[in-house]
Amino acid sequence: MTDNTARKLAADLPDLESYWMPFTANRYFKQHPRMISRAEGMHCYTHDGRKLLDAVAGLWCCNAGHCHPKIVEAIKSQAETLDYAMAFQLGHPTVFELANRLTDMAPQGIDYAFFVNSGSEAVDTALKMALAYHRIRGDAARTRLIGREKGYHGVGFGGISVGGISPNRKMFGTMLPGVDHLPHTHNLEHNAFSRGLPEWGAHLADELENIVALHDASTIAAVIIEPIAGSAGVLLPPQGYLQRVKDICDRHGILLIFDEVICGFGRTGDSFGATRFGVTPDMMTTAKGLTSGTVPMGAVLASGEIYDTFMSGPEGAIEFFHGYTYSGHPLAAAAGCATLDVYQGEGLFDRARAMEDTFADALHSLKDEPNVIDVRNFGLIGAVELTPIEGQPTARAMSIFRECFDDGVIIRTTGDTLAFSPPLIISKDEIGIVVEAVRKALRNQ
Ligand code: PXG
Ligand code: PLP
Repeated sequence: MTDNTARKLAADLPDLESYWMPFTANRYFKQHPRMISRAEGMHCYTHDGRKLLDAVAGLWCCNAGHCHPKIVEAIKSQAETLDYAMAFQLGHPTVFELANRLTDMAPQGIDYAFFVNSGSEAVDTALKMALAYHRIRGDAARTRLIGREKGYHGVGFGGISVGGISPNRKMFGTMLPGVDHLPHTHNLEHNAFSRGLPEWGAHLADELENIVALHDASTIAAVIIEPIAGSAGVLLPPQGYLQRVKDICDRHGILLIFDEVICGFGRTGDSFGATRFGVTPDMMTTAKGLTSGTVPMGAVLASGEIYDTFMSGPEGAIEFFHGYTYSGHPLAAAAGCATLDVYQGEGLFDRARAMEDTFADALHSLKDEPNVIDVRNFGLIGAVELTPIEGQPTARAMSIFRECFDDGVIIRTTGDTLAFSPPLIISKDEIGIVVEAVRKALRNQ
């Protein structure tokens, strides 16, 4: 009997060996399994019955809370009615309804939705759309893609090429050619403990002018950035920065893609980062909160100008040689429609906005706790950055994660930053529970 089998029998779990887990220390996990077997509202329950407050909405995705009855019902009812319909050349009504509802929510001028199954697929799709758009317009030399340092755009080859997180890139060869990166905007010297958007740093957008000068605008297809970078530890755009990036893109005929996989669906206290910040890109990539994490789905939301350009060829010809078997899957589409109903019916985006100050006050109350070097917040996204333990990067944040977990609260870590992105239904009392668990763990260090 393997060690794992012994543990399985002891804990009434399946054998853990065969599953190769994503972004996980597999061997550590299999020695110390943390298994979630049920969830409801703000809480997850472990296989051995412990109740945990979920301060990260799964992985930034369960924005309506877990297992919302209306979303569950819609998925059940769709599964009984239509399991799957051929995604190419055939359609089904629910996905058209979802496209209409999404584009109604999106900023003016963003009028079309292309469905995919994840944020990574949304990013690769948007990059391909950008390249093909220029080519159709007769501007085929525009092939360069510009991302940003510390950016996270999923794990497809396109996404890691424009992404800026070294461990996600360095093992995987040369990636896409012709990619360049803007500098990131994270700077503790100028911006530590800012509340909301930092004042310093809008000028960093002007680096795009230098990149344009180097490569010439005529070779650049698109810039892709997250309005708020989530994965790298909640990096906020300095005031005025996003508008400045947009203005430079417009001046040079470069498409701007906002990666809204985390910022979308209420996270910023509005429909999207674009709507909250009042800056409209040419395309937006979305996923996660689109179905409140219930069924995998993503969407690229694109401007009418982009769609119309694709529609300029012969009638009856396929306009975009791209799509997935499960693009617009009926279960995902039903979950998406029900999720948007819940967001609207329960006013969850307004609720997130109304809770923003309470959330900020609670997080910033950790300012003077041991090893805290920054607190950042916007909407219902927050981060607490810690001094690393000498010679052991990430270890301090991981130990806080473990202690909070043992104390009944799920948080997220990246590097030595603790990240928070609770379901939009979180109450003031629950915010207090999260922050006090973190405070206790910090003091126990
Ligand atoms: N773009 C952005 C901005 C994201 O945050 C993706 C693309 C990729 O989405 P998929 O669905 O392919 O994972 C993401 C995903 C974390 C964490 O720990 C963040 C993400 C995913 C998993 C973990 O912060 N973001
Ligand atoms: N690999 C093979 C052999 C396939 O036949 C397909 C789809 O038909 C794929 C990959 C792509 O799968 P998906 O459309 O689910 O992304």
